[in-house]
Amino acid sequence: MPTHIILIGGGGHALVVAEAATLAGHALAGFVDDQPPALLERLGVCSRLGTLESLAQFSGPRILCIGDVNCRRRLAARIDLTNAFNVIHPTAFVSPSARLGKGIYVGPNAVIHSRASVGDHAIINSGAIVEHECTVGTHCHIAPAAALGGNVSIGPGSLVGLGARILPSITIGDGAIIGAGSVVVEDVGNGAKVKGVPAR
Ligand code: JB2
Repeated sequence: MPTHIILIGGGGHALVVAEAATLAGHALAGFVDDQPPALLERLGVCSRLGTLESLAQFSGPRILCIGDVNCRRRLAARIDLTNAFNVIHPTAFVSPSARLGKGIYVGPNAVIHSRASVGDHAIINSGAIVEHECTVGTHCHIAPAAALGGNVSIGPGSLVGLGARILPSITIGDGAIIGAGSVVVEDVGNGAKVKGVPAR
């Protein structure tokens, strides 16, 4: 029996999570969103179950499908995610020694390598690489094609932008933003925003 998953959010990120879930052999129960008509409904991917508040009526597995890190963090504090479910695209590689929390999305061709750990409600997006022994905090978004070298640590609620590179053993603080295409060669503090090559 496939698992019937409730998607939280109905926009672009929900669309890719829905497709990955289906390819992974799960079924979609539907989505919740405060702002109809959402993209998922317009495209006929699945139907809207109700508002975010209505989620309380359902007990099934669910996943936060909103790309914005701060929004995911806010919602995770407000809604019941005890039953959060991981959606892993079938073409992703997740090492058997990696540790995953719950409610995580791992996109196509993403890699989570040996003994890496990924916190609850994080996004490891299309083609992103999380090398061996990295730690990715809760609610982080590692954007498409971003790469973390071995032993990198990313604090909770941080965004690593499209195609950014983080050199091995670098520590990025909580709530940091790393601009798209950056190359990070030194540690980044809590709440810092850096960009460029090298990132400053
Ligand atoms: O507080 C909120 C909120 N609550 C519910 N803020 C925002 N921004 N969105 C909220 N939502 C719901 O999340 C909206 O009603 C909508 O259904 C969805 C956001 O959809 P949108 O298509 O704008 O963004 P997304 O989060 O699905 O996708 C973004 O992030 C992805 C990682 C886009 O930037 C994508 O291009 C990106 N790939």
